[in-house]
Amino acid sequence: MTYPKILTVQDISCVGQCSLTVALPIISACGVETCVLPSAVLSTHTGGFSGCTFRDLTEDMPAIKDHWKKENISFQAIYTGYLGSAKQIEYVAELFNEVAAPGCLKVVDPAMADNGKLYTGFDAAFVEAMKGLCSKADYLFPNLTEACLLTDTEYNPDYDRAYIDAILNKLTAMGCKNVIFTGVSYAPGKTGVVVLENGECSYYEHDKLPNSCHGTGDIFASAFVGALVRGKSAFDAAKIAADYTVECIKVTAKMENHWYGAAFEPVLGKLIGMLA
Ligand code: PXL
Repeated sequence: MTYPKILTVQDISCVGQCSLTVALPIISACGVETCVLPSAVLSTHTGGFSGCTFRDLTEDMPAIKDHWKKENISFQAIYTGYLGSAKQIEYVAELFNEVAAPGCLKVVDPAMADNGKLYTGFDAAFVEAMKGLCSKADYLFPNLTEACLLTDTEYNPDYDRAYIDAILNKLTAMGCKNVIFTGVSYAPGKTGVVVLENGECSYYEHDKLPNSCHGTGDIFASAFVGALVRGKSAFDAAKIAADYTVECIKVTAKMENHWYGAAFEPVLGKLIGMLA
């Protein structure tokens, strides 16, 4: 039996239901061995809390990689999320070259921006470095803001299909093989995911919920990666991940004062069921 092992590289936000505290349980629940490389440790995420601590782990990354090489450890997939600095992007590119098993899926979530704005702490130099990493991605997960930044496109939340198609063309011209474009809405009250896989474009639409939660990009990407590594097509993985994320948002909406993230835990059973 082949038992795939994946590596995910992103921060640990100790409180806040995002990045590694989301990726590790969700991908594990998908039945996939999940190895981690924490890029930084923060007391909370940066989306709504103020004054969080930030321990940068950039300088630990090369030694961790070198030890894995010495132990002949390699990964069937490498999934990167929130990275703390441009230097880390360089080290992730080294991981892609040095600890990828043959056929390794390189999945990049350029987690750096939303709603037309960069997250706190990122700048134009980081965006430039991220462009280089995205060009190596087998699967890229941008939201609209990130896709615009990566392709030097003016951010326009009032878009049409031609605008999205033009961005997709620019992303593939950069070298991204497959693109999972999240949060794309073509009709009022609806939103969805555009999946560009092997040059073919498809769209999975679902209802747009009135509430939104921080960290849903990480929930979606983690469920997608788990489903993909379990052998689903990109479209089926996107459908499972979108349905799961919607369930998480619905559960969270019923909770009082749960503003900092989406409660993905109560619906992990449903995700496992979707993969059965
Ligand atoms: O969910 C993306 C994310 C991950 N990690 C940290 C963040 C954010 C978004 O704000 O602040 C530390």
